[in-house]
Amino acid sequence: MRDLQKQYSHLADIESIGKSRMGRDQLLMTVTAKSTGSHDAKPAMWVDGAIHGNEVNGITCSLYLLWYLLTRYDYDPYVHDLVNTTTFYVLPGLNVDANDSFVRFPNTPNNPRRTYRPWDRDGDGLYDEDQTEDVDGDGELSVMYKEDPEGPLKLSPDGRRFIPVADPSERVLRFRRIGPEGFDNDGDGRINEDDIGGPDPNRNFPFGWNLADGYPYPLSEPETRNVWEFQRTHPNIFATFHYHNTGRLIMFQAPPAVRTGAAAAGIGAGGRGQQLTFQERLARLREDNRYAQLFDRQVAPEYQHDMDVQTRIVTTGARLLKDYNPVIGGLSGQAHAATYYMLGAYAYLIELWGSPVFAADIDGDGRVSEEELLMWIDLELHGEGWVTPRKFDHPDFGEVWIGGTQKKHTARTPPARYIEEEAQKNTDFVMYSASQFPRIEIDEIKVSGEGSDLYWVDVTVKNDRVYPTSSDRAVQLGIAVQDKLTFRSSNNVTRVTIPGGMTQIDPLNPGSRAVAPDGDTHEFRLKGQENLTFRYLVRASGQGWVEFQADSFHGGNAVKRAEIRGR
Ligand SMILES: [Ca+2]
Ligand SMILES: [Ca+2]
Ligand SMILES: [Ca+2]
Ligand SMILES: [Ca+2]
Ligand SMILES: [Zn+2]
Repeated sequence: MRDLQKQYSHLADIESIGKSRMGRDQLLMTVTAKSTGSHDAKPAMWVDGAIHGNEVNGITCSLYLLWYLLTRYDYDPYVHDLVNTTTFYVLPGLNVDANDSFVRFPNTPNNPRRTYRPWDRDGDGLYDEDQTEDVDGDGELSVMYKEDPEGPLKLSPDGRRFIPVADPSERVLRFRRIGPEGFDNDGDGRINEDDIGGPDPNRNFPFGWNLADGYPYPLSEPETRNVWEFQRTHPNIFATFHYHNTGRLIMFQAPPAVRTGAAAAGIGAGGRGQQLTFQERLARLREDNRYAQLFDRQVAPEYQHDMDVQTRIVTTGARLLKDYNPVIGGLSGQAHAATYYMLGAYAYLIELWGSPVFAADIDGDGRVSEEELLMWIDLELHGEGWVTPRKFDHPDFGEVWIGGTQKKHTARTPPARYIEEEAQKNTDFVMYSASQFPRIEIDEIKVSGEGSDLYWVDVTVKNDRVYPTSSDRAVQLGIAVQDKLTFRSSNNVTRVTIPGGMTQIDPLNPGSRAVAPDGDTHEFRLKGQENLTFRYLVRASGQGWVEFQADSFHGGNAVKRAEIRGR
């Protein structure tokens, strides 16, 4: 990050948004072309990675996005335009204490996940007193087994896995599972019963917060509070991406449901009185586009546009990410619940990577068995990625066997050879979303004589992007900034006051309808891919002009002038 910032200081800044519990900086990089305006004057994309400490491929994807934007700005017109018009706020590692531990120390693929708030998980009055350890010092945190004549497990024929004893009469060396590698640090007879970590940081945000998961109170963790304070004070943030693993999901934040399930399924649909089920409608859409998406959620009319917009964005996301499935995200203290429901920003949680089903499921039953997984590790990872069981003398348990698991970096995070492909397609999706941020334009100014010195002036304002200039949610929260159209004219052209509201020049032609503003400035809201035409009546004595200026908080500005050849 620091090297990139130094090399591209005209496009990038680094700041610390605050300190973690253990005193590490949460480093945020801001990317936008400084020559085209300051970062807070442009619509912004927020991206964070690894709020769950172990989910470090979110860091990789965030860094890849930064690298891609900065190194291609000079020669890639798509990136050039994005970086000129958009701000990217990227926090590669959110849970920096746990991120650091995951990378530098032996861990399972699942730990450490939470923030480092001291926590007495077993209620013995001591905090984090019995953590996991790499008992045999091989750099991996695997699983311990003990030989036991009554045990339910045996070694697989290849000696790499512990598998159930199917035939009780089988005469074979038997084992029982002890648990993840570790010592009984406090001598209470249990191992690893109070590992590091407090609340789940992705249940610690204020929207839908609950005590059990988000303990002890909303934004109690410095890591989540610093993020929220930054987002709250940057109202230019228009959309947010949050990288997690695992399972190849595009979890997007959808508006509140009016109803779901069977009741919503038959609505709209077939034509000619035909009612299609939800599955039939989806199947019909997928005849034309196999990435088509449809969600079984009916929303209130004032939220329909958000639902439509999100469906369109994640449909393209599914196409870009190929084997990812879009699903509606949860509402219990997650970061993306808060950004949509409290800030009105469109929000996406990406569950990166997952089981290598496409490559490894050779019998085609849709899942990867342990045998198939090992074959994949042997063939595609050349054997790297598995801890083969071996004996070790444990100070608390005597002779144990340790192993029979995937290595840390080949399970929830992609093995090295797949990292770039994963980061590349996720960067494509973030950039696609940013490319669809609203942009207000003045399309056409049409002047038509009404007889004598009067002229109708029709001005069409448009937004050809998928996103509206403000979300339905922002409108409902009362925080949406209205778009504004301002009328100006030369001295010899004056606006004639007519009643505001809908006008229709030709009573027989509904296409001649347009909204007449009742003042020099008019406020409105442009939805995604929408044109709006506004009509003014002017009086012109001789040659003159009218000029319109469109201003949108998220959609930028536009000015256009038209000549009037008055008599
Ligand atoms: Ca304890
Ligand atoms: Ca080990
Ligand atoms: Ca213990
Ligand atoms: Ca299979
Ligand atoms: Zn996660």
